[in-house]
Amino acid sequence: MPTPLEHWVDQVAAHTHPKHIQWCDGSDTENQRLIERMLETGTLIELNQKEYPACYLHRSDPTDVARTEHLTFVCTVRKEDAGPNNNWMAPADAKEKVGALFAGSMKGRTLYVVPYIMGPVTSPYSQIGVEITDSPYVVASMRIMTRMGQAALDRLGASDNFVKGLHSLGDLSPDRRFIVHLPEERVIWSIGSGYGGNALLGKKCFALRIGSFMARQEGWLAEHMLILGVEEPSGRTTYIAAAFPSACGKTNLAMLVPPESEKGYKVWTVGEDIAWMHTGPDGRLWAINPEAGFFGVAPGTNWHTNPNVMATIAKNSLYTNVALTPRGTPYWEGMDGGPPAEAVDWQGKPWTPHNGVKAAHPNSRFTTPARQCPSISPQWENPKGVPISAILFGGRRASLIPLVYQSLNWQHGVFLGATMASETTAAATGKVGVVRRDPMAMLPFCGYNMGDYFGHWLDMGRRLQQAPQVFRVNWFRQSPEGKFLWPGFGENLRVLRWVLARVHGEVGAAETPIGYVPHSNDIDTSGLEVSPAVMQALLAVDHDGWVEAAAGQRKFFEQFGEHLPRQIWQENETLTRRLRG
Ligand code: GTP
Ligand code: SPV
Ligand code: MN
Repeated sequence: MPTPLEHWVDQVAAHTHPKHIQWCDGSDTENQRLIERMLETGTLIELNQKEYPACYLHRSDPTDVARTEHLTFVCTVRKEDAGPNNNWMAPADAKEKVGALFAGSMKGRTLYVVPYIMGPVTSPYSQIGVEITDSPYVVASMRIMTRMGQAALDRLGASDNFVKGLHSLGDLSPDRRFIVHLPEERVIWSIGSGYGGNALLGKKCFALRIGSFMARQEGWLAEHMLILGVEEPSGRTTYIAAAFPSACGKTNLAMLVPPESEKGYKVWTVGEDIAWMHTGPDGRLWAINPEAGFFGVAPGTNWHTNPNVMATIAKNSLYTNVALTPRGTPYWEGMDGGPPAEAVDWQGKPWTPHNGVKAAHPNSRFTTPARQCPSISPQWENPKGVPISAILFGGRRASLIPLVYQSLNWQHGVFLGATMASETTAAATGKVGVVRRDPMAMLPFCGYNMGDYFGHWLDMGRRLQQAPQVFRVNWFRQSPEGKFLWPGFGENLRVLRWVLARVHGEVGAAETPIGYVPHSNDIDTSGLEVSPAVMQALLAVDHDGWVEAAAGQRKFFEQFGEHLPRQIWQENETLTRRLRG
């Protein structure tokens, strides 16, 4: 009798017609062979192995450089279960339309069977997925991003309890590109893209879209959040989870290096993109990082902004769509030392600083093993996870949103997450810099109706005996001249210190219509070029701006109709009343 996995592989092979089938065990030998083959075909370019051992460059198709949200679908049986936040097709239509594109799509190629675990190998909170793909780059990436290979097969055995992800590069045409999810069947089909969240199906497709759907059924949370621990000079460590939209600072915050002025503090990285959180036996919220690697934004990354990640990506890493220097080293905008005199840009064309175009794509990325990170937490593979004391919601907002403020309680905290909006970035195709609503940084990733999702968050609060404190943060507030008012990066620790002090009941706050805002001298600015006037601007609550925001929020909430919990609607009414009062 074939196992459910073998049966599925047979079915897929009969439909996609690969030349070979390769079951991946995740071993070094297997990886070495795969890389050699990719170097031969030009899928990978070897970087300077002295400076960057076991590091390679990959250039994706120029029309395939970011997630494509308009081609991403959540296919529930009932349309309203996908909600206004998702594109929808009926499951049968999706299978017919997208299934047709898979017919013969692997002709002449190798079909790789990639079994993987999301989460620490022995954690009861971990889940198994299998990705079938015809892209060796995806295989090599999945080996970094997940616990891939034999460990997953061993844990799976003959069970059918795994998420089925089918991926093919197809012809890479955006016209024949689809990323479809059938959460009720725990199935993902992705065709026509080899890039990031479109193709590494364990990440956004499974760990967030299918994951959030499972989490609601089973009573946990799958979130677009980093997880970090702050160790204070006293030795006390407090864990924080933080949701920021794509390219809004999760990786950077997760690996924060305390500046000279904050000696004695230490930030430990547990995760930098996704958190799975369960109610523990003690009634607290416990988080695991389902991933094993980082798929991080390259531009802007340097030894000043994120030294931990710079150290991490020095070996065993893949670089995608960065530029290449004559020395065979990677280059991107914002790297230390400035631009080289000449380079080859992300599309393989000759480049000089005078070209007037960017050498690296704005969404160029590195794929690197988490265990190499100097700040990786000793708890990062703890099967129980880490207990979360605070949740931060942060967007990229030039105005209105203060540097930091705290919710009045869990329900109000859910409201703060639900009303988040952020300027769009290069992480997804489309216009950059447009403010859009992005509740909990999950707009592109929530695998069901977002109104029900808010309800699930409220339910979680009822289940928790000791719910985390909830905060909004914004590192990106600007002056009228368009300069960031807050230095950000390592200095964000000063804000985290206020968060910790609030969590542990060690500092007061001003109660305002939007929540608890710090007294301006409660955030330590010693040694910073942040004047008291700037600090006041950073913490200002602009009444007229908030009245307008509340009206916009009301409009946003209206689209969820019956699915919107009454409490969320009431929070907005209460906010409006407080602002008038
Ligand atoms: P995804 O991987 O897309 O989910 O992104 P992310 O949320 O992990 O964002 P990341 O940390 O990679 O940062 C994205 C961009 O924001 C980079 O160019 C950073 O340099 C910049 N950035 C991060 N933190 C700060 C900050 O505190 N202040 C400012 N001004 N920029 C920041
Ligand atoms: C994001 O866009 O939030 C990412 C990159 O982390 S991707 O994996 O492409 O989704
Ligand atoms: Mn992300």
